[in-house]
Amino acid sequence: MNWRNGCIGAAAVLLAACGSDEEPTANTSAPEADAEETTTAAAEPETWGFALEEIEGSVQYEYGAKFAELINEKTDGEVEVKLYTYGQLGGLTDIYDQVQSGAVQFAFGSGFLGGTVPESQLFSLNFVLTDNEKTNAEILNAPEFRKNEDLVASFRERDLQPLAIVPEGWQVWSANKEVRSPADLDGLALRTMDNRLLRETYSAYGADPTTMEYGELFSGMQLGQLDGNIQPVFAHQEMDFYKVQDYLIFANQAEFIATFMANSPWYDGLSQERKDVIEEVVTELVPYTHDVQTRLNTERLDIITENSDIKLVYLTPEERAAFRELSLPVRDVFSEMVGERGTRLMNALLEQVEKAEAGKAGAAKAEPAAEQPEAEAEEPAMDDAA
Ligand code: 6CS
Repeated sequence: MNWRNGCIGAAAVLLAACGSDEEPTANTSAPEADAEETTTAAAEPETWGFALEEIEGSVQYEYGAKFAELINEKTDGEVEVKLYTYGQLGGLTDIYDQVQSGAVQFAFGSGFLGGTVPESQLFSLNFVLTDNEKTNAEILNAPEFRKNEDLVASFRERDLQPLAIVPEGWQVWSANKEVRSPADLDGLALRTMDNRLLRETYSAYGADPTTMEYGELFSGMQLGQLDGNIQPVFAHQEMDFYKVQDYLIFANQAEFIATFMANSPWYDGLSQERKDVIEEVVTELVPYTHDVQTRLNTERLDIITENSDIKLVYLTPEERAAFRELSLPVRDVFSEMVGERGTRLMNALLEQVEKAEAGKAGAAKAEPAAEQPEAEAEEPAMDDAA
């Protein structure tokens, strides 16, 4: 899709207008059935609404499409999942409001979710995960973390049930100048998603963090209101952002991470059978989505380089280390913002990461030749600084 042709520089309000005029039906599992004759209503499948923060062709869309297919298959056609892409239900926070109220049953929530679930800003922390994307997807979705009672409680307190943690690839900086050190970011109006943790992180790096809705970014950069942006590669391409930037800078400081979540009162009312199907599907989607995101990000980087003369910058381990050092005090800001429960959660994640690193080091010692999975080995060297 050419996003700009559809919704050029649109504000959230306009985004709603250029999406579909279909509205999700509040708190119902079978909205279409309500209007039907009772004789035909019995044959109607249940419909579950699922709001995405991204457009067609994105990682979230691929996740949603596969989720819909598997749910339909595993419920013998009794359930259909209807996807609402970014813009159809308004802006990002509108999506969260709708899943909290039960107007849709499922949604993705990433950086902007920090205003609704402050603990979710954990996924915005820099230099916390390992350098291996597959390992990160596994750590985040292992029951030890995904079902961690502090994680679940922080979402449930806001009428949300976290179901899966979905990494969508490395967050890559774009700018109109080469960035290799914090000094290069000095005073740069760098767009961050709307959460305090990201603002604190990029202030610590020396930038001037600026918040703007996703759908406004292209014109924000084109008009010079923004000097830079932070997105996974696929989004730099599909939203045309790369066309108004000169450099893409790979620091592997963090992945773009979204939480797949349900409205919790609705989820609690599901039969155990339905809950089991959802659990089966989100588990199957962990390796599936890792493959999808690595493929999309690789293919889109090819498109970007074929269609522009944008320069690619890969930070060295020494260059990364300078950013990492500045990011460490932001962990204390996270603790201060979310209190004891969130701090326990951060420590639980750090512990899982440490365990995975120790396991990797042990395996490398035992069998030096088998240390790197193929996909990761192809990427430019970015030694672990986490
Ligand atoms: O930067 C943003 O606001 C958006 N970026 C992506 C890749 N997904 C959704 C998010 O809101």
